[in-house]
Amino acid sequence: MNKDACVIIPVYNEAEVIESVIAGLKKEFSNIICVDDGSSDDSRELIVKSGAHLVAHGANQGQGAALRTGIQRALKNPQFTYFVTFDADGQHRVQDAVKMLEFLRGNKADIVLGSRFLGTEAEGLPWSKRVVLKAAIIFSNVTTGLKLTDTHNGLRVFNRDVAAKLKLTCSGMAHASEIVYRVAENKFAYAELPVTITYSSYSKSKGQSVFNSFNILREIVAYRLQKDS
Ligand SMILES: Nc1nc2c(ncn2[C@@H]2O[C@H](COP(=O)(O)OP(=O)(O)OP(=O)(O)O)[C@@H](O)[C@H]2O)c(=O)[nH]1
Ligand SMILES: [Mg+2]
Repeated sequence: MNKDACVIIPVYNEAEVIESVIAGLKKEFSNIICVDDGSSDDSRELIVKSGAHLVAHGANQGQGAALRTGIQRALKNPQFTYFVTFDADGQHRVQDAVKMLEFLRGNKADIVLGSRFLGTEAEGLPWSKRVVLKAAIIFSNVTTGLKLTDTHNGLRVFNRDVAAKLKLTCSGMAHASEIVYRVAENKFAYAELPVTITYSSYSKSKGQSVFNSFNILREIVAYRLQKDS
């Protein structure tokens, strides 16, 4: 079952949903690495119980750091040709990941990025978040020359070459922009496919506040300025 792929899930205090997220993925993927990012709830125990591979950060380091750890761990296994990043909060659909993996297998790209703004409407996306996301997309497209419709989508599938060259340095949420910069820097062949992001009351209560979204925008600009100096 997609034995050549490894799903990497950054996890931070997702005890309420992590079991069902892993159970859904297990129907299609046999290799799942969860990086627990210093959760204070039962996430770690539930990951082990669900049968996914657990890597644990002793303290919270941020989603970018969790992905970095997960990618490094997955790269150690030569069996993996493809790497899938998938959020732990139940916002992604397993079938979207499968569709993206199949696209990559057709050698049509090095990396496929999920887009919530391509074709389908993002379900329940709060308008304030939409504004911040759109601002990040414009900034990213202007500074990288890429033409993307969604730069902060946690669902991505990429090959081993991309996994080895991502070398994430942003530990927080700005890692999503960093990935896009790496795509431009390395001239990776990229594609976007439409995916559904579900904004449930759980994900909205847990996800990024608009205030924090502005912090992320600041982090992105600071990263870019530091790169250009
Ligand atoms: N917020 C947060 N999430 C983390 C952290 N480390 C790992 N994660 C995981 O990263 C994923 C995305 O986090 P979210 O806060 O939902 O970010 P998002 O999906 O970009 O934002 P929303 O659209 O508001 O849900 C989830 O699977 C979290 O469990 C961390 O330090 N902070
Ligand atoms: Mg989320």
